[in-house]
Amino acid sequence: MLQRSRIAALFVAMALVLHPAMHASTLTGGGPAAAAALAAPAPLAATDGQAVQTAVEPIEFPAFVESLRVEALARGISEGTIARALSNLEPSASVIARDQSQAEVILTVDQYVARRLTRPFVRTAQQMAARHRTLLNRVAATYGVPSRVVVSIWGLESNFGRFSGVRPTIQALATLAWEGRRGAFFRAELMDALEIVDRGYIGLEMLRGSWAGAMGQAQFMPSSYLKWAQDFDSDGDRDIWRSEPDVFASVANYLKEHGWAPATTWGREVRLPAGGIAALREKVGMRGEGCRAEREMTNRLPLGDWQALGVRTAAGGALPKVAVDASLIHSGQRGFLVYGNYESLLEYNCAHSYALAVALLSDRVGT
Ligand SMILES: [Ca+2]
Repeated sequence: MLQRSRIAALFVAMALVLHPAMHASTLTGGGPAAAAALAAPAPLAATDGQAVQTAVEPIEFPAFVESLRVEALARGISEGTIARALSNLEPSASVIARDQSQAEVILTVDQYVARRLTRPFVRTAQQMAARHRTLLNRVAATYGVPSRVVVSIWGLESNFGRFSGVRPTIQALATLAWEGRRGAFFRAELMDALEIVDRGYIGLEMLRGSWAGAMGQAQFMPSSYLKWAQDFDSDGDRDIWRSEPDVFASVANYLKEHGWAPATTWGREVRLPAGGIAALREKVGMRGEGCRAEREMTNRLPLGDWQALGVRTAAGGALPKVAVDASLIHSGQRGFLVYGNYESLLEYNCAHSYALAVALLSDRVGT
């Protein structure tokens, strides 16, 4: 089949770069753009792109689109949807430019959090939580995810709905599938985008988002949308572009389905014993697997064991006596013990910069 060897090569490269369940915003220009730099190992991505390009026979875009049409038909997508979505499609020069510019500034977790959680941004998050309190309470009651967390993700992903991306998603994904270093990944997302339209979840004209295909105020990739987007206002559309009920419920549903436990929080900042982060990492050991952020976490230990190792609350008190396992992470010299819910946040975007920004913002929102 068409450029099979290219796709196989890209798939291997992708496996190194992408966590299977990773949310798109680690790849996008929207939302946590700086987190993308932390999550995607830039040197690998850059050299990988060059290596693949020299080894590949170029294929003309119209022939590529024809191959998409054939694949979509084989998948059962209707001819009408395919014709509307793929006719007169041109590659996007600006998407190619974004994909090929790898010179992103890599921020530390501390820098990222400080840059995102400015005083006005935190204030807006508090105001938004108050403004949407009734709706957020209903979402929290349905999915078990607190309002403060949903509002924080909404804020960091789309600046509270003010930015959700205007690029046509089909065109962006087709361009990246044709040109990009992660062609197989974007091709699969494109098929899912066609399926969204074909199933009538939302109109084709609404499918817009970031240059990398993350859609709407929740910044879901099409595959995430198909699995987790919600129609919370019951109007028949899963509208993560215009409907706040659908946006909030989709975010909450994503976390719920990725293990969010209603009874606990995300974790807490802690005071470390002498020797600091390095000594504890040595004693407890690091995880050997998972996405990059997960590999940067210590093994899980019961809170009681952390207490015995000399870890205390940020105020210097004893850790709570609850039966919960925690891993140690850090931002600069600040240490945090994080629970399972923090790992649900990493499923949204596997970068400590992003998950800590959500967690610390949610504490500031505090409802
Ligand atoms: Ca709806």
